[in-house]
Amino acid sequence: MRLAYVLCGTALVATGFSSCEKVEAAKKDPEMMKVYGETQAELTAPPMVPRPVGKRAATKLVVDMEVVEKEMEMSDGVSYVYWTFGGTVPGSFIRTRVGDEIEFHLKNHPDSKLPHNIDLHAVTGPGGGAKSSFVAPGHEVVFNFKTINPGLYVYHCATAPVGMHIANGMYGLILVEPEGGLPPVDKEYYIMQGDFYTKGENGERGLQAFDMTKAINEDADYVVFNGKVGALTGENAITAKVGETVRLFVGNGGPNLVSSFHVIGEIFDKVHVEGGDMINKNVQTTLIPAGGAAMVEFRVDVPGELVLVDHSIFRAFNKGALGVLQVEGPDNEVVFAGKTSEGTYNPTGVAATEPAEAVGEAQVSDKSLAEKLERGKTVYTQSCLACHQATGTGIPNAFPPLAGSDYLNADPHRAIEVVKFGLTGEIEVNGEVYNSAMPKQNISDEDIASVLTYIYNNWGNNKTEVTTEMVKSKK
Ligand code: HEC
Ligand SMILES: [Cu+2]
Repeated sequence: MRLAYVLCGTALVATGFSSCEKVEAAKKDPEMMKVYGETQAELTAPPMVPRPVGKRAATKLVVDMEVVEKEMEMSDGVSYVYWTFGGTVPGSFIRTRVGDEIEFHLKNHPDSKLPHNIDLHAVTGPGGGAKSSFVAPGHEVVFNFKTINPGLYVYHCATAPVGMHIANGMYGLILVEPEGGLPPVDKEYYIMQGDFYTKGENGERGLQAFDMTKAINEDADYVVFNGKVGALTGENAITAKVGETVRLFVGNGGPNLVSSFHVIGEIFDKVHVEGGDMINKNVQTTLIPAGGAAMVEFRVDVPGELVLVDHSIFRAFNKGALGVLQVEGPDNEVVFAGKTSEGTYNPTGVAATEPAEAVGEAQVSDKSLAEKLERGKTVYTQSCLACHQATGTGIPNAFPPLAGSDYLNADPHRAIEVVKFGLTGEIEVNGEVYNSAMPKQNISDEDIASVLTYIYNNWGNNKTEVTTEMVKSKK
């Protein structure tokens, strides 16, 4: 191979002519690329992705994809009949390289009620393969195409009514890697946003049917990553270690909503804008169109919880578009030192200002109960109200109640830890299960004592008084 290049180079200099250029051009033109051997494509369920193609040559790649209609969980106590590619929402991840010849087998499970097909945005040809792949229940079709443009592409069902098939979960991603593969990274994950429309409102229990009117009005009940509320939180959170590089393959199935994809506490070092070749750097939020995708890459420098959201923020905190990347490893105080001091701020100058005291070294002088209640109310309004609501009622299926909470009243030490360190995973509060994420609250130990005392002394709770000492002892 190297020899051929050298010879070509020499010939070029000697003759100044271009027969070698033609040979080289043909090698680079994906349409002309020869394929070597036959390979069975590895397909993966989200959030995992198949192994990188690396340096492998173009091949004949056989993809076996099965359409399955099945009931799965949308949220706690809420289920939905999803239509899927490969049994998951989004469908199985397909990883190819430029020049591959794909032999696509689409099988529709005999138990399916409807015919389906697939439109792959990576296909150059009518309907992205939709017509050629139309398949009735209990049938299998085979169609072939060559991948000629590298990039990250959405695929989806395009059977009428198209919107309904997509709304029921029929979408996924196909990656076409460039010659030589994408640059290696430490971790790769597959995430896809989708909006869902149910007869019942968000959180209404039981098996929920698709609501066509809401879908037409683009009035989503759920906006989620990977098909359900909590697919990427608690024990389903994706993970990385400090110092690792992470690549997220992010798609948006829609059917309707555009995603303002953002990771709280991280900056994308690189974004392959819209999944193509253009790389933007140092990006805070990237727009992912419905039926589009992006590859985002970043190095994780500090430990903690990075929260993945659609920054159309009510979707994140009220409709489910929230996931967690849990980063483990040593602190890096250069990059993030955390809170280093706090003092009073008094612009009127009436009261004397108090010197800022370093957190950690501060001496423990506790406020009176009345002072705590007053300060606690302010802290609650600033830091907790947005999620737990003004009178601690919470929001069903999203934020647990603090009013009359058995979880809270059972153990003040545990409650302190929740506020100080955050909480993810399944908990039960007053008989209802919550499986979400409460971010660590960056407030001083003194304020944690005040806000918890305020909560314990209101809304039917057990009047515990939390001291700064108790909060300090939690490390
Ligand atoms: C961004 C939203 C959000 C904010 C802000 C927030 N919480 Fe939470 N909180 C949650 C979620 C979600 C859970 C449940 C976590 C889980 O499912 O693992 C929770 C759980 C709790 C619990 C335990 C469960 C219960 O109901 O007793 C306590 C106590 C609590 N939060 C207190 C607070 C306090 C105090 C503040 C303010 C200092 C606060 N939270 C701010 C979202 C939030
Ligand atoms: Cu379909």
